[in-house]
Amino acid sequence: MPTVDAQPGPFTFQPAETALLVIDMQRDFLLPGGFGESLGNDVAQLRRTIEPLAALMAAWRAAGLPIIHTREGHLPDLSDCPPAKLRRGPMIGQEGRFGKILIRGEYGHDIIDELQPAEGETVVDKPGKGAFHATELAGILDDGGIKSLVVTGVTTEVCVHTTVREANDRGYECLVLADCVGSYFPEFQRVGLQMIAAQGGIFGWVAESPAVIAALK
Ligand code: C5J
Repeated sequence: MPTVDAQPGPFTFQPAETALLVIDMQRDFLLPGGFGESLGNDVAQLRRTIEPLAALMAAWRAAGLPIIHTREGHLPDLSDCPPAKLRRGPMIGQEGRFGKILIRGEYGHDIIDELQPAEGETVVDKPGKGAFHATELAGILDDGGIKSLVVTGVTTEVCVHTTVREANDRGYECLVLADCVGSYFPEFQRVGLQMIAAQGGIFGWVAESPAVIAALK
């Protein structure tokens, strides 16, 4: 079985039972001039993940393994957006530079050009931060016999953490790739990764993508 040098120790996975999860690599979060930047964030902190993630996705596809993409967003009438979320995110549904912010079907809601899903890959639309809440993800993983997840995407301390914490509770072994996850806040990135692997891997493992690519060969 492939083994990856990771924190807090080696991560071993059965390729046939492992999916690559790519969380919310959406234009609204990553494009200069988009929603994320309009909130005062430095999108370069997220954009540094694009190149390593593209290389990882290419290697993952070459190995014939499944990739699942997620997108955070809402129906145009916002009926799936809890009022509490909207109160703290009043820009959701408003017109932005790339269409209505975080609304399904809008240009900004979709995945960036560099990491577009390939034909046949699954895209899970989620209204929350976690990828399990109000989505079909659990069934997709069950149907595919998936037991381990290699987790990438943005943002480290929000949607990546929420998803990995729940995946861990649901019994999945999660490897988070430090160079393929990003936060607008460097200190959250650093501490967010430390939190995952702390205490003997309290809810997962952390490694770098070249180690996974090497393990796939
Ligand atoms: C946020 C996300 N940060 N994908 N979304 O609102 O992490």
